[in-house]
Amino acid sequence: MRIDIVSIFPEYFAPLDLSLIGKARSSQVDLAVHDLRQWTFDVHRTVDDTPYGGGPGMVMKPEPWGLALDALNSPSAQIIVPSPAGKPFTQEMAASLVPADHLIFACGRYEGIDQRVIEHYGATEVSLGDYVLFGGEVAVLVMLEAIIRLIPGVLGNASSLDEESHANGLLESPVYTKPPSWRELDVPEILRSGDHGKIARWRRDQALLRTASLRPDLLEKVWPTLDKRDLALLAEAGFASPGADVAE
Ligand code: 6GU
Repeated sequence: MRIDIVSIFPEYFAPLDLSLIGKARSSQVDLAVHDLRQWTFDVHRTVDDTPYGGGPGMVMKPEPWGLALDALNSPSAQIIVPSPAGKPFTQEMAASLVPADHLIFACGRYEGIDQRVIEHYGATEVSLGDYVLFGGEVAVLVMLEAIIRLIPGVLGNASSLDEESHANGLLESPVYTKPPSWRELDVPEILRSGDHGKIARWRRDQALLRTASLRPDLLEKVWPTLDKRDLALLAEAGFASPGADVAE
């Protein structure tokens, strides 16, 4: 996979040299960070200007972005623009980008990039969540970490991907390690029982209960896939069905 990042703060991407991402970079991922100002030609290396229509802040000018994206674009490239006004970034979106051949992340600052750039290149605006950051740099670090860890061979233990939070639409059950008793708190007995069937059931129950209490929105999405035993557990714990369309 080829990844290009364009930003006026290329130093933000130093963490990409670290850890598993750094390792993936040397094998599966060919990543380059570019300073947008290399595509400016005035003495002040200007990248922004005042917004048409008035209002606060500054908008990134289209010309440097046009030159940058013309230089980096390829027939297979998908251009992603981090923006609080974008489509929500999810585990599903991360997984959908893993087979991509070429990703270009265009990091805006200030009030954003002139919309004609997004339109001209058919770029996708993507948001991390319902809050506002200074710019797209940190958002790109987050997205890349989510995508790169899903590339086959990057994680040592690929089966951990199947059980983690969001892989099956539920939050993951809690985890424990030794010692069995710590500050008078004990590891749940069942996890030490060696009964793998019971352990799997317990983990699913914990995942269902945690999701029901913290993320009812997620539970609603998987509700039609729940079996009778799942539904009985949730009813017992006082979580009502989100609608009338309860699966048998
Ligand atoms: Cl992707 N960018 C910016 N600038 N702010 C955000 C965001 C992205 N996601 C949430 N807030």
